[in-house]
Amino acid sequence: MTSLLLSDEVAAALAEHRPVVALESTIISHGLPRPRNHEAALEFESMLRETGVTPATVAVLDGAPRIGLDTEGVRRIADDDLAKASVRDLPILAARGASGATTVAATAHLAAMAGIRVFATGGLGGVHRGASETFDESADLSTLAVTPITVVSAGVKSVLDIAATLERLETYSVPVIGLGTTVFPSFWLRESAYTLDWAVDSPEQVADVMAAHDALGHRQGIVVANPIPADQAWDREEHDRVLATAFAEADAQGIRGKAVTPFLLGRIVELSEGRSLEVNLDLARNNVRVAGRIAAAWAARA
Ligand code: PSU
Ligand code: MN
Repeated sequence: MTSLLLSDEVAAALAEHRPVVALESTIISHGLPRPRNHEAALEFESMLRETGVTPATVAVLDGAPRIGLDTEGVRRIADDDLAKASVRDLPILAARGASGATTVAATAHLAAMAGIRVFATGGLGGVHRGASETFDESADLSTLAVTPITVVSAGVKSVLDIAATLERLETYSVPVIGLGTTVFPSFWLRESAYTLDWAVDSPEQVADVMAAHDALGHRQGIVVANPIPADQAWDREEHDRVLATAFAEADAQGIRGKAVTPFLLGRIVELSEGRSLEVNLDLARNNVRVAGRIAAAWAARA
């Protein structure tokens, strides 16, 4: 039956207790436009390798959950029209021999199964606006409640309900730690209206929390909220104006339900003439860099 397929590079790094960082494929397949998505996937991997960290990009290809992709695998997540796969889709893809790009939830699940403890993404999924009516809440949250992995993200996009997302993470007993800040970031911006109880100053301190988490028998994930560097953040005025316009258009055009987020994200890139996309890439690179340092600090403890 289906088992995980680790690349040689990832298998060797895990066996030798060297640092490994998981990377998701939905951000490549569905979160970034072609051909920038392919460049980004390769860049995230080479950034890690250059600092002695092994990248483990996760996807399901022809039914096999893969932890670490070869050149052709990276090309496929960027160029092929892959299904977006969350945790519940994994057994179906596996049984049918089908392929899918893994969300934060599915990537976390598979990477943790492989023994990987650190994962870099762009923005975490969360509770959608209007969720009290629609129940639309990402399985990223419920998966982190039961999956021991540290996810580095630039917070969540302000198109989501940030307050409800943070409440849900509290309910699930998932620690949320700000890196160098107690203000929860909102993806393109360093700040949101919400504060965190805890901040740490360094990747080593994140590794300390991970060790204490394990010692306490906790099996949840940990969210590291890593704000984009100030000189790379999106201009707040343009951010506010573009989001307001995109929301108004969605409303006027009667866009509802699961169509809302893709509509908003597409319009945000268009209305900002691509500026939001550059910020998106910068924050993702920043998360990859920080995740690499956390993985190195974690490996140094073993
Ligand atoms: N947030 C982003 N970009 C993304 C995603 C989230 O800023 O590409 C993707 C991630 O893969 C995340 C998923 O896990 O969307 C959440 O989707 P859903 O709400 O359908 O669970
Ligand atoms: Mn949803």
